[in-house]
Amino acid sequence: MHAHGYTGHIDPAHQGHYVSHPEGHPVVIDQVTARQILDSRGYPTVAVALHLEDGTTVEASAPAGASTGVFEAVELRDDGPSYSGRSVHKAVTSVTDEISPALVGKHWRTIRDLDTAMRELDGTDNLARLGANAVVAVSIAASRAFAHAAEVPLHVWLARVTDSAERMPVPHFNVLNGGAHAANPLEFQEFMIAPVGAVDEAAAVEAGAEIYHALAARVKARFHTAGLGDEGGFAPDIASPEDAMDLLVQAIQDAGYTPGVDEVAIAIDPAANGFYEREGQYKIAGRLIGRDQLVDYYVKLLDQYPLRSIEDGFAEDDHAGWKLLFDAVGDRTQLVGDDLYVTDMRRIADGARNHYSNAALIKPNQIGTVSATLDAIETARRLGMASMVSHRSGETTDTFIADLVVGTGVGQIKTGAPARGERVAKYNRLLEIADENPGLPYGLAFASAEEFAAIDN
Ligand code: 2PG
Ligand code: MG
Repeated sequence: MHAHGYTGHIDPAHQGHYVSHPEGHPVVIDQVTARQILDSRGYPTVAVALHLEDGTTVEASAPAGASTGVFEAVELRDDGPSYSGRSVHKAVTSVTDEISPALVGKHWRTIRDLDTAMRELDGTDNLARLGANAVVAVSIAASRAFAHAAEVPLHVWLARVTDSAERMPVPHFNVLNGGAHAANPLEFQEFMIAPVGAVDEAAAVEAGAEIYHALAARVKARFHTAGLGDEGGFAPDIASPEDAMDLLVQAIQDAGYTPGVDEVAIAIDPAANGFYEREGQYKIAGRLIGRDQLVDYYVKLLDQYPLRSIEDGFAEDDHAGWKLLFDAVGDRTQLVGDDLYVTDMRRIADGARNHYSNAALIKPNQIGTVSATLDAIETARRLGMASMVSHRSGETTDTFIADLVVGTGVGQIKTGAPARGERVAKYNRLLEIADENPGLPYGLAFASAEEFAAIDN
């Protein structure tokens, strides 16, 4: 269990103490190659291969968001006629013509050194020149190279470099989609089910899949179609979050499980940037409401449903809204900053200091490197905040985030519905790790609601 000592202060020059000690043999790279491939939405993304001196090749590919935060590291796209401007040949060239020559032939001892070399080569503060899509793919592949050099699985290497106790996470299955991820009129983007009370990872995945199927039956019966959103959740023609939550509670019961914050819980990502109108005003179901009304609305949902987590309940720059929500319910529910923090340790520290939230979403491509991602997790942990590892709405079959969540022991992940190849690739990797390591504990890193509430924020 982690210390919850919250100081509210972080040295702005702090570089994190993670990933500073060398692991195993150095990594020597002969060549880095890159290609344009398709992501799960049919848009181009970057795939890379690191060809190592010992003859091994390690690969990785970059995901892509749809509801991106303005402070995210910048994806490089060609802006030309190909794929409506979304081709990534420039990012591919960044890898082959710039990153590869900068990395080959050296003895890399830590992922931080390698990431820092790419960041310095880029020269901007948001990776806009080389492209975060190029850099994150190389950084993830490099992590695989370091694990290979240390002769351990990727999750074990991540645990070692972060001094973490490994833990199997509670999966958060996004089974009803709205917002920027679906064509329906539902403003809230994600409605997830989280088998918090499952005995282990396999039982959690089974619960998620069974509830997904029960939901499918209800959705088909009522709407005569089971349209899908970008993350594999259903996207029926509903507008009200209560309607969505009722469907989830019914599906949980239909499948024979118990709805409850410590049983099968609900988590939502309203992704409030998507329905933020102007200064303190949000538009839900055609109606403009202010900050206080939105807080009241979330409180009502918390009172009525087994809701354990609200992500991006307010817009990324509406700090006044975040504070109101934190004051109202921060002692009884998880409030997760996604677009608010963009996996940036400095923003997370700022959020802890100003009491914006008690948890941070962790997406490697938002910040662009693995070492900066680990810094974000470390910062959240040190300041008594929870973390949740996350996929993007545009994904590939890369499973890095599954190893990341286990190795850092943060205890929770969201990676879409328990369906569609790019989503189940992650859940299947979690099942594989669980099978290979039967001794790893399953569950949230914060043991109980009381413990979470005791966080001194
Ligand atoms: C989010 C994500 C992932 P996107 O808002 O949390 O679910 O969506 O990748 O589109 O930013
Ligand atoms: Mg989000």
